[in-house]
Amino acid sequence: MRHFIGLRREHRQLLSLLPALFKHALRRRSTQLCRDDRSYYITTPIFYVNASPHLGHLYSAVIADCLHRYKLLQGFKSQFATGTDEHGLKIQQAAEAAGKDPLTFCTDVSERFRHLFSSCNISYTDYIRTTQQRHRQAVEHFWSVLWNKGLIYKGSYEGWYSTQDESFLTPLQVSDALDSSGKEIKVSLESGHKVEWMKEENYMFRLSAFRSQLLDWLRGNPHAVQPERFQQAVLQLLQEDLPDLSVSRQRNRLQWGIPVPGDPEQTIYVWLDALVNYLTVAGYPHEHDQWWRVAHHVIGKDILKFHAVYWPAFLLGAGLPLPKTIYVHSHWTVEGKKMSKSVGNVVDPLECSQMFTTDGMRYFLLRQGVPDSDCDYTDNKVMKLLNAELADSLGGLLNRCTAPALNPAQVYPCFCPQSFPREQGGRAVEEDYHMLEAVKSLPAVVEKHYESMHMYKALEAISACVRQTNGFVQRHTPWKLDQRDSKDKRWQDTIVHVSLECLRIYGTLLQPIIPETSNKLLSRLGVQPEERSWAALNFLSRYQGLDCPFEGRALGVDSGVLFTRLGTQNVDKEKPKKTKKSANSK
Ligand code: ME8
Repeated sequence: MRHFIGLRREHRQLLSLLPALFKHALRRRSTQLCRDDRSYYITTPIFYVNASPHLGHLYSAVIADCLHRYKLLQGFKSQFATGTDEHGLKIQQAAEAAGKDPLTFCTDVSERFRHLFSSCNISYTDYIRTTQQRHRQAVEHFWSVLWNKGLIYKGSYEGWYSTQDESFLTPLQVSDALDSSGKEIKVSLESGHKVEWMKEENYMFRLSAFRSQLLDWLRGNPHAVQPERFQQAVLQLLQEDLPDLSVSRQRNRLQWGIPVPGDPEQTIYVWLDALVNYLTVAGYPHEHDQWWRVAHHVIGKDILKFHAVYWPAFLLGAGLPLPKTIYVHSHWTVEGKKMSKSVGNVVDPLECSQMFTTDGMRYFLLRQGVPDSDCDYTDNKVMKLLNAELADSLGGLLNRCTAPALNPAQVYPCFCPQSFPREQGGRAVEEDYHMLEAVKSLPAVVEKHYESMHMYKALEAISACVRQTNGFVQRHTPWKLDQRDSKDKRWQDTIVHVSLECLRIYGTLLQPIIPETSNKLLSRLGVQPEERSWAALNFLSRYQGLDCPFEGRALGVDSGVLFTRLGTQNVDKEKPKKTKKSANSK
């Protein structure tokens, strides 16, 4: 009996513990969900190493870097991959032409990309090269999965091939043209690159079997490919013929690549090899789910078909989730022309970032780059934009509000609710209230545009607010107020407080775009590193009747002009070094 009673007590204890255990299990599950939901994985294309990096490559990297930094500021765990695509006929031929063994050649050029990205503050967390062993293992495994599912079969391919694009084309995708010596050739309608007829025994992938699944994916996920016009372009592509795809080349034609598992006479097609890089970085073939479930790709419009048709078909075939978003951007032209080695107008991004500073180039690319349509590059445009928006408007505002004449105590001054009450009646005028509204809603506006890769719209909105804040200061000319008069002094402090609060918001929101300049700005305002996240934005809390942690705090050290004005000397100084003709393009 005693024994029984003991047991019952134990049961009772256990029962009383159940809600807590249950709660604990729920909490664990929800933190797990929470943690997973707040993971983010962003990639750039991996770039061919047949030539040096150019402006377009930096553009893709800057977009991805911006998204990565933005997600980190939002408290996400983010992984950001970039790297180089080193196999294939095009690289094999480039190495031969350079008289180097392919791996040495690839290492040299890959290092140039890495150097460019480090110089431009591209904060990648992984730099992948397709010649790495971890990647080879991933590709071999991926191939075996497709093979075991019966999705790859031995066949023969006869048709057009463009080595420049490493792409197979149907007769409808090629047209007649003349080469530089006047000889008749065939070219790809899309890229204009020369194509050749080839006939080979190859392994084929059953691409044709995936048309309806691809259509379902796109129809069920209207934002899978962004901007919308590119989603429409993919839907259009899927209306056309979708023949099976050759996924290998004969080894005697292409030695520089990963051999087909079990058939050393064949080399895996470079695009299949290259696309798998995104999985390799996620950890495939080992544990990869955490990152792969939250994958987003940034690509240029030239490789849309590979990413939005071939890649999802391969993934569907392998039973893996599809990328969350494929962000597509358009191209940079130079003085209205396509960048090309033969025209000699290839823009060297490293040279540009030396001329205009790293942040200057990042700002220009993201402020002027419109994903939906091609954009034109000129040195003059860069200079004008940076002088107007970074040096004069943003830099000028900071300078005015922190100048010792206006702010002799060098502090974040106090806000006076009587001078700027929530209802009119103080010294603030209607336009000032409009400005507060605009800045208050700015984070949400910027967030929406960052999320859809429309950085130029986010920057347009920030720039408009900076103009409004400059207008606010100009309207009230605080330097004319009498500091000995207590009412005037309170109003003057309020004007400066509001302006510094605006600057704090701009500095925080601009971190993903211009990290160095934002850091300089926020440091000057005395904003600590842990106070720079999205969650810490809280614009003008004193106006809401809440405490403001910055009020009365000493400003940070004055480390000089925020962004130095550029003059023609910046461009001219660098001109002799400019070797646009010698910078290679693909
Ligand atoms: O296609 N403007 O590599 P790639 C803007 N290795 N962006 C441009 C551009 C321009 N004028 N030119 C190039 C390849 N880009 C493959 C990718 S991914 C699994 C394999 C950018 O060196 C843009 O992102 O030719 C474009 O998609 C990419 O560089 C092509 O780089």
